[in-house]
Amino acid sequence: MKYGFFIFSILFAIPFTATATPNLINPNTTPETKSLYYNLAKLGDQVLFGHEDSLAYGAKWWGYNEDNSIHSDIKAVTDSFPAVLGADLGGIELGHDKNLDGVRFNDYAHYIKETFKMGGVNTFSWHMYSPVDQSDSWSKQPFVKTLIPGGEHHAQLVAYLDAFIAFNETLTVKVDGNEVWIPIIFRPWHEHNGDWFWWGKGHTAEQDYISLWRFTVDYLNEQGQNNLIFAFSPDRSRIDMANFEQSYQYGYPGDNYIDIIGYDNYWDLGHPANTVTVEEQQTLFVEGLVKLTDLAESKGKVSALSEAGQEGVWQDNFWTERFAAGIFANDKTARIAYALVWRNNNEEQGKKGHYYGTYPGEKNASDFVTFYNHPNTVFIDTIPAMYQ
Ligand code: BMA
Repeated sequence: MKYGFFIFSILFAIPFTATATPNLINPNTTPETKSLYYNLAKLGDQVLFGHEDSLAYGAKWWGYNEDNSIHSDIKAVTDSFPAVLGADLGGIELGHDKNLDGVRFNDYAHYIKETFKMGGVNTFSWHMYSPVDQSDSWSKQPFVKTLIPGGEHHAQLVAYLDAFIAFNETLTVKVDGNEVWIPIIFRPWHEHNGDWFWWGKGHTAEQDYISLWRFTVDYLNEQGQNNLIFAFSPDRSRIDMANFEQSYQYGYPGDNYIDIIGYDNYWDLGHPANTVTVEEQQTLFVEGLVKLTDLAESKGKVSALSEAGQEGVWQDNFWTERFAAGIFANDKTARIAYALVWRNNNEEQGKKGHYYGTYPGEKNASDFVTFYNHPNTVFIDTIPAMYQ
Protein backbone atom coordinates (compact mmCIF):
# COMPACT_ATOMS: atom_id res chain seq x y z
CA MET A 1 0.00 0.00 0.00
CA LYS A 2 2.63 2.45 1.11
CA TYR A 3 4.80 1.67 -1.90
CA GLY A 4 1.80 2.15 -4.21
CA PHE A 5 1.09 5.50 -2.64
CA PHE A 6 4.72 6.49 -3.07
CA ILE A 7 4.60 5.73 -6.81
CA PHE A 8 1.32 7.62 -7.06
CA SER A 9 2.89 10.60 -5.35
CA ILE A 10 5.86 10.62 -7.70
CA LEU A 11 3.62 10.41 -10.74
CA PHE A 12 0.98 12.90 -9.75
CA ALA A 13 1.90 14.91 -6.71
CA ILE A 14 5.10 16.43 -8.05
CA PRO A 15 3.72 17.71 -11.35
CA PHE A 16 0.59 18.87 -9.51
CA THR A 17 2.61 20.81 -6.97
CA ALA A 18 4.78 22.33 -9.66
CA THR A 19 1.83 23.81 -11.53
CA ALA A 20 -0.51 24.49 -8.63
CA THR A 21 1.90 26.23 -6.26
CA PRO A 22 1.29 29.91 -6.71
CA ASN A 23 4.19 32.33 -6.47
CA LEU A 24 4.11 35.49 -4.44
CA ILE A 25 4.49 38.76 -6.35
CA ASN A 26 7.57 39.59 -4.30
CA PRO A 27 10.21 36.92 -5.05
CA ASN A 28 12.24 38.00 -2.01
CA THR A 29 9.68 37.08 0.64
CA THR A 30 10.96 35.18 3.66
CA PRO A 31 10.69 31.37 3.70
CA GLU A 32 7.89 31.57 6.32
CA THR A 33 5.91 33.98 4.13
CA LYS A 34 6.29 31.70 1.11
CA SER A 35 5.19 28.76 3.21
CA LEU A 36 2.16 30.62 4.49
CA TYR A 37 1.03 31.41 0.96
CA TYR A 38 1.64 27.87 -0.19
CA ASN A 39 -0.28 26.47 2.76
CA LEU A 40 -3.18 28.88 2.26
CA ALA A 41 -3.36 27.64 -1.32
CA LYS A 42 -3.54 24.01 -0.31
CA LEU A 43 -6.18 24.19 2.42
CA GLY A 44 -8.65 22.62 0.00
CA ASP A 45 -12.14 22.57 1.53
CA GLN A 46 -10.92 23.80 4.93
CA VAL A 47 -11.58 27.45 5.72
CA LEU A 48 -9.74 29.41 8.41
CA PHE A 49 -12.02 31.45 10.64
CA GLY A 50 -10.83 35.00 11.26
CA HIS A 51 -12.00 37.77 13.58
CA GLU A 52 -10.96 41.42 13.59
CA ASP A 53 -9.38 42.66 16.84
CA SER A 54 -10.31 39.36 18.49
CA LEU A 55 -7.49 39.45 21.07
CA ALA A 56 -7.58 43.21 21.66
CA TYR A 57 -11.06 43.55 23.16
CA GLY A 58 -14.52 42.06 23.15
CA ALA A 59 -18.06 43.16 23.79
CA LYS A 60 -17.47 43.34 27.55
CA TRP A 61 -13.69 43.41 28.17
CA TRP A 62 -10.50 45.11 27.02
CA GLY A 63 -6.81 44.23 26.86
CA TYR A 64 -4.67 41.47 28.32
CA ASN A 65 -3.66 40.31 31.79
CA GLU A 66 -0.65 41.38 33.83
CA ASP A 67 0.98 38.02 33.13
CA ASN A 68 0.57 38.79 29.39
CA SER A 69 -2.12 36.12 28.93
CA ILE A 70 -4.71 36.96 26.31
CA HIS A 71 -8.46 36.76 25.80
CA SER A 72 -10.91 36.55 22.95
CA ASP A 73 -14.70 36.38 22.85
CA ILE A 74 -14.24 33.52 20.38
CA LYS A 75 -12.02 31.66 22.85
CA ALA A 76 -14.53 32.29 25.66
CA VAL A 77 -17.30 30.65 23.59
CA THR A 78 -15.44 27.82 21.82
CA ASP A 79 -12.28 27.39 23.89
CA SER A 80 -10.22 28.21 20.81
CA PHE A 81 -8.80 31.42 19.40
CA PRO A 82 -9.64 32.25 15.78
CA ALA A 83 -7.16 31.01 13.17
CA VAL A 84 -6.82 34.48 11.66
CA LEU A 85 -6.40 37.72 13.60
CA GLY A 86 -7.28 40.99 11.88
CA ALA A 87 -5.74 44.30 12.98
CA ASP A 88 -6.15 47.82 11.64
CA LEU A 89 -3.28 50.29 11.31
CA GLY A 90 -5.35 53.48 11.11
CA GLY A 91 -3.56 56.12 13.20
CA ILE A 92 -0.05 54.70 13.01
CA GLU A 93 0.72 57.16 10.22
CA LEU A 94 -0.05 60.09 12.55
CA GLY A 95 2.33 58.80 15.20
CA HIS A 96 -0.58 57.89 17.49
CA ASP A 97 0.07 55.26 20.13
CA LYS A 98 -3.46 53.85 19.57
CA ASN A 99 -5.33 52.95 16.40
CA LEU A 100 -8.63 54.55 15.43
CA ASP A 101 -10.55 52.09 17.60
CA GLY A 102 -8.36 52.64 20.68
CA VAL A 103 -6.00 49.64 20.45
CA ARG A 104 -2.42 50.49 21.44
CA PHE A 105 0.00 49.51 18.69
CA ASN A 106 2.28 48.03 21.36
CA ASP A 107 -0.60 45.79 22.41
CA TYR A 108 -1.29 44.85 18.81
CA ALA A 109 2.33 43.70 18.52
CA HIS A 110 1.73 41.41 21.52
CA TYR A 111 -1.46 39.91 19.99
CA ILE A 112 0.19 39.46 16.59
CA LYS A 113 3.14 37.65 18.16
CA GLU A 114 0.87 35.46 20.30
CA THR A 115 -1.22 34.55 17.25
CA PHE A 116 1.89 33.63 15.29
CA LYS A 117 3.33 31.61 18.17
CA MET A 118 0.08 29.61 18.35
CA GLY A 119 0.41 28.91 14.60
CA GLY A 120 -2.22 31.41 13.51
CA VAL A 121 -2.30 33.95 10.70
CA ASN A 122 -2.23 37.77 10.90
CA THR A 123 -3.80 40.24 8.52
CA PHE A 124 -3.79 44.06 8.44
CA SER A 125 -6.18 46.58 7.00
CA TRP A 126 -5.50 50.31 7.13
CA HIS A 127 -8.12 52.99 7.63
CA MET A 128 -5.49 55.58 6.80
CA TYR A 129 -6.00 59.22 7.73
CA SER A 130 -5.46 61.57 4.82
CA PRO A 131 -1.81 62.43 4.18
CA VAL A 132 -3.08 65.79 2.88
CA ASP A 133 -5.10 67.15 5.80
CA GLN A 134 -5.19 64.32 8.36
CA SER A 135 -8.95 63.94 8.03
CA ASP A 136 -10.18 60.38 8.56
CA SER A 137 -10.54 57.72 5.89
CA TRP A 138 -14.24 58.56 5.42
CA SER A 139 -13.49 62.07 4.17
CA LYS A 140 -14.70 62.07 0.61
CA GLN A 141 -12.07 64.24 -1.03
CA PRO A 142 -9.92 63.80 -4.12
CA PHE A 143 -6.62 63.27 -2.29
CA VAL A 144 -5.27 60.34 -4.28
CA LYS A 145 -4.19 62.26 -7.37
CA THR A 146 -1.95 64.41 -5.16
CA LEU A 147 -0.38 61.38 -3.43
CA ILE A 148 0.77 59.27 -6.33
CA PRO A 149 4.25 59.74 -7.80
CA GLY A 150 4.48 63.26 -9.20
CA GLY A 151 1.68 64.55 -6.95
CA GLU A 152 2.30 67.50 -4.63
CA HIS A 153 1.71 65.45 -1.44
CA HIS A 154 3.53 62.32 -2.54
CA ALA A 155 6.28 62.73 0.06
CA GLN A 156 3.64 62.67 2.78
CA LEU A 157 2.33 59.33 1.55
CA VAL A 158 5.87 57.98 1.68
CA ALA A 159 6.21 59.22 5.26
CA TYR A 160 2.97 57.41 6.16
CA LEU A 161 4.20 54.18 4.60
CA ASP A 162 7.45 54.61 6.55
CA ALA A 163 5.43 54.69 9.78
CA PHE A 164 4.01 51.31 8.88
CA ILE A 165 7.46 49.98 7.97
CA ALA A 166 8.82 51.00 11.38
CA PHE A 167 6.03 49.03 13.09
CA ASN A 168 6.20 46.09 10.69
CA GLU A 169 9.92 45.66 11.34
CA THR A 170 9.25 45.12 15.06
CA LEU A 171 7.08 42.08 14.34
CA THR A 172 9.66 39.39 14.97
CA VAL A 173 9.80 36.48 17.41
CA LYS A 174 12.45 33.97 18.36
CA VAL A 175 11.75 30.45 17.11
CA ASP A 176 14.32 27.81 18.11
CA GLY A 177 16.85 30.54 18.79
CA ASN A 178 16.33 32.25 15.41
CA GLU A 179 14.60 35.57 14.92
CA VAL A 180 11.64 35.08 12.56
CA TRP A 181 9.75 37.93 10.87
CA ILE A 182 6.03 37.28 11.25
CA PRO A 183 4.30 37.01 7.87
CA ILE A 184 1.37 39.39 7.37
CA ILE A 185 -1.49 39.38 4.87
CA PHE A 186 -1.51 43.08 4.04
CA ARG A 187 -4.78 44.49 2.67
CA PRO A 188 -4.41 48.22 2.05
CA TRP A 189 -6.81 50.52 0.17
CA HIS A 190 -9.79 48.23 0.71
CA GLU A 191 -13.36 48.61 -0.58
CA HIS A 192 -12.13 51.09 -3.19
CA ASN A 193 -15.08 50.38 -5.51
CA GLY A 194 -17.34 52.01 -2.91
CA ASP A 195 -17.50 55.77 -2.38
CA TRP A 196 -17.07 55.90 1.43
CA PHE A 197 -13.27 56.20 1.70
CA TRP A 198 -11.12 58.95 0.22
CA TRP A 199 -9.37 56.38 -2.01
CA GLY A 200 -12.76 55.17 -3.27
CA LYS A 201 -14.62 55.45 -6.53
CA GLY A 202 -16.03 58.91 -7.12
CA HIS A 203 -13.16 60.74 -5.43
CA THR A 204 -10.41 58.89 -7.25
CA ALA A 205 -9.92 58.09 -10.94
CA GLU A 206 -9.45 54.37 -11.58
CA GLN A 207 -5.98 54.90 -13.03
CA ASP A 208 -4.92 56.96 -10.00
CA TYR A 209 -6.09 54.20 -7.66
CA ILE A 210 -4.02 51.73 -9.66
CA SER A 211 -0.99 54.04 -9.37
CA LEU A 212 -1.54 54.33 -5.62
CA TRP A 213 -1.67 50.56 -5.24
CA ARG A 214 1.36 49.91 -7.44
CA PHE A 215 3.41 52.55 -5.70
CA THR A 216 2.49 51.10 -2.29
CA VAL A 217 3.57 47.61 -3.30
CA ASP A 218 6.73 48.71 -5.12
CA TYR A 219 7.81 50.95 -2.27
CA LEU A 220 7.26 48.36 0.46
CA ASN A 221 9.06 45.74 -1.58
CA GLU A 222 11.97 48.09 -2.32
CA GLN A 223 12.18 48.79 1.39
CA GLY A 224 12.62 45.08 2.01
CA GLN A 225 9.25 44.40 3.62
CA ASN A 226 9.58 40.75 2.73
CA ASN A 227 6.97 39.45 5.16
CA LEU A 228 3.98 40.77 3.20
CA ILE A 229 1.33 38.97 1.18
CA PHE A 230 -0.85 41.49 -0.67
CA ALA A 231 -4.65 41.11 -0.64
CA PHE A 232 -7.06 43.00 -2.88
CA SER A 233 -10.56 43.53 -1.48
CA PRO A 234 -13.29 45.41 -3.30
CA ASP A 235 -16.72 45.51 -1.69
CA ARG A 236 -19.37 43.08 -2.87
CA SER A 237 -22.16 45.67 -2.74
CA ARG A 238 -20.61 47.51 -5.70
CA ILE A 239 -19.94 44.44 -7.83
CA ASP A 240 -22.25 43.68 -10.72
CA MET A 241 -22.91 39.96 -10.31
CA ALA A 242 -24.01 39.59 -13.94
CA ASN A 243 -20.59 40.83 -14.98
CA PHE A 244 -18.45 39.65 -12.09
CA GLU A 245 -14.97 39.36 -13.60
CA GLN A 246 -14.92 42.81 -15.12
CA SER A 247 -16.75 44.46 -12.26
CA TYR A 248 -14.51 42.85 -9.62
CA GLN A 249 -11.45 44.12 -11.46
CA TYR A 250 -12.34 47.80 -11.22
CA GLY A 251 -9.05 49.34 -10.09
CA TYR A 252 -7.22 46.02 -10.39
CA PRO A 253 -3.50 46.80 -10.48
CA GLY A 254 -2.53 43.62 -12.34
CA ASP A 255 -1.57 40.06 -11.50
CA ASN A 256 1.97 41.19 -10.65
CA TYR A 257 0.61 43.34 -7.84
CA ILE A 258 -1.84 41.02 -6.05
CA ASP A 259 -1.42 37.77 -4.14
CA ILE A 260 -4.89 37.23 -2.74
CA ILE A 261 -8.16 37.74 -4.59
CA GLY A 262 -10.43 38.78 -1.76
CA TYR A 263 -13.64 40.64 -1.28
CA ASP A 264 -15.61 42.12 1.57
CA ASN A 265 -19.16 40.90 1.79
CA TYR A 266 -21.63 42.26 4.29
CA TRP A 267 -24.14 42.91 1.54
CA ASP A 268 -25.38 39.36 0.98
CA LEU A 269 -25.45 38.58 4.70
CA GLY A 270 -28.36 40.75 5.72
CA HIS A 271 -27.04 44.26 5.23
CA PRO A 272 -29.92 46.60 6.20
CA ALA A 273 -29.78 48.43 2.86
CA ASN A 274 -30.12 45.24 0.84
CA THR A 275 -33.78 44.86 -0.09
CA VAL A 276 -33.71 41.49 -1.88
CA THR A 277 -35.04 38.40 -0.06
CA VAL A 278 -32.88 36.35 2.29
CA GLU A 279 -33.03 33.47 -0.21
CA GLU A 280 -31.81 35.68 -3.02
CA GLN A 281 -29.01 37.10 -0.85
CA GLN A 282 -27.92 33.60 0.04
CA THR A 283 -27.89 32.55 -3.62
CA LEU A 284 -25.70 35.55 -4.43
CA PHE A 285 -23.45 34.91 -1.42
CA VAL A 286 -22.73 31.45 -2.82
CA GLU A 287 -22.45 32.64 -6.41
CA GLY A 288 -19.99 35.36 -5.42
CA LEU A 289 -17.70 32.92 -3.66
CA VAL A 290 -17.78 30.57 -6.66
CA LYS A 291 -16.88 33.42 -9.00
CA LEU A 292 -14.19 34.72 -6.67
CA THR A 293 -12.55 31.32 -6.51
CA ASP A 294 -12.85 30.81 -10.27
CA LEU A 295 -11.16 34.16 -10.86
CA ALA A 296 -8.41 33.44 -8.32
CA GLU A 297 -7.75 30.04 -9.81
CA SER A 298 -7.65 31.39 -13.36
CA LYS A 299 -4.85 33.68 -12.14
CA GLY A 300 -3.12 30.99 -10.04
CA LYS A 301 -3.91 32.89 -6.83
CA VAL A 302 -5.58 32.32 -3.47
CA SER A 303 -9.13 33.55 -2.75
CA ALA A 304 -10.49 34.80 0.57
CA LEU A 305 -13.54 36.37 2.16
CA SER A 306 -11.44 39.22 3.50
CA GLU A 307 -14.23 40.80 5.59
CA ALA A 308 -17.75 39.65 6.23
CA GLY A 309 -20.53 39.36 8.75
CA GLN A 310 -23.90 40.55 9.95
CA GLU A 311 -23.88 43.48 12.34
CA GLY A 312 -25.41 42.36 15.63
CA VAL A 313 -25.86 38.81 14.24
CA TRP A 314 -29.65 39.23 14.54
CA GLN A 315 -30.62 36.25 12.43
CA ASP A 316 -31.24 33.00 14.37
CA ASN A 317 -28.70 30.32 13.48
CA PHE A 318 -26.74 32.79 11.35
CA TRP A 319 -23.52 30.78 11.65
CA THR A 320 -24.88 27.49 10.43
CA GLU A 321 -27.76 28.47 8.18
CA ARG A 322 -26.20 31.50 6.57
CA PHE A 323 -22.43 31.65 7.00
CA ALA A 324 -21.42 27.97 6.88
CA ALA A 325 -24.26 27.23 4.44
CA GLY A 326 -22.68 29.69 2.02
CA ILE A 327 -19.01 29.01 2.59
CA PHE A 328 -19.44 25.26 2.41
CA ALA A 329 -22.17 25.28 -0.25
CA ASN A 330 -19.95 23.44 -2.73
CA ASP A 331 -16.35 22.52 -3.48
CA LYS A 332 -15.64 25.93 -5.02
CA THR A 333 -16.99 28.11 -2.23
CA ALA A 334 -15.01 26.01 0.24
CA ARG A 335 -11.82 26.80 -1.69
CA ILE A 336 -11.57 30.25 -0.08
CA ALA A 337 -8.62 30.19 2.30
CA TYR A 338 -10.17 32.21 5.10
CA ALA A 339 -13.27 34.12 6.14
CA LEU A 340 -12.80 37.01 8.55
CA VAL A 341 -15.69 38.60 10.40
CA TRP A 342 -15.43 42.14 11.69
CA ARG A 343 -14.86 43.28 15.26
CA ASN A 344 -16.91 42.93 18.44
CA ASN A 345 -17.04 46.54 19.47
CA ASN A 346 -16.48 47.07 23.18
CA GLU A 347 -19.83 48.16 24.59
CA GLU A 348 -18.27 50.87 26.72
CA GLN A 349 -16.45 52.32 23.71
CA GLY A 350 -19.18 53.52 21.44
CA LYS A 351 -21.96 51.68 19.74
CA LYS A 352 -23.58 48.76 21.54
CA GLY A 353 -24.61 45.94 19.22
CA HIS A 354 -21.79 46.66 16.74
CA TYR A 355 -20.42 43.14 16.77
CA TYR A 356 -19.91 40.48 14.11
CA GLY A 357 -18.64 37.48 16.08
CA THR A 358 -20.11 36.05 19.23
CA TYR A 359 -19.45 36.31 22.97
CA PRO A 360 -20.60 34.46 26.09
CA GLY A 361 -24.33 34.84 26.56
CA GLU A 362 -24.86 36.24 23.06
CA LYS A 363 -28.02 34.89 21.37
CA ASN A 364 -26.23 32.94 18.64
CA ALA A 365 -23.40 31.63 20.84
CA SER A 366 -24.55 27.99 20.76
CA ASP A 367 -25.02 28.16 16.97
CA PHE A 368 -21.47 29.51 16.81
CA VAL A 369 -20.26 26.45 18.73
CA THR A 370 -21.95 24.25 16.10
CA PHE A 371 -20.14 26.30 13.43
CA TYR A 372 -16.88 25.85 15.31
CA ASN A 373 -17.50 22.08 15.37
CA HIS A 374 -18.14 21.95 11.62
CA PRO A 375 -15.55 19.57 10.15
CA ASN A 376 -14.37 22.17 7.63
CA THR A 377 -13.93 25.22 9.86
CA VAL A 378 -10.43 25.80 11.18
CA PHE A 379 -9.69 27.60 14.42
CA ILE A 380 -6.30 27.84 16.05
CA ASP A 381 -6.68 24.50 17.80
CA THR A 382 -6.96 22.66 14.47
CA ILE A 383 -4.82 24.82 12.19
CA PRO A 384 -2.29 22.85 10.13
CA ALA A 385 1.35 24.00 10.16
CA MET A 386 1.23 27.16 8.05
CA TYR A 387 4.88 28.23 8.22
CA GLN A 388 6.78 25.20 7.01
C1 BMA B 1 -15.85 50.04 10.72
C2 BMA B 1 -16.54 50.18 12.06
C3 BMA B 1 -15.93 51.38 12.75
C4 BMA B 1 -14.41 51.21 12.85
C5 BMA B 1 -13.79 50.88 11.51
C6 BMA B 1 -12.32 50.54 11.61
O1 BMA B 1 -16.40 49.04 9.96
O2 BMA B 1 -16.34 49.02 12.82
O3 BMA B 1 -16.49 51.49 14.03
O4 BMA B 1 -13.81 52.36 13.37
O5 BMA B 1 -14.47 49.79 10.93
O6 BMA B 1 -12.10 49.42 12.40
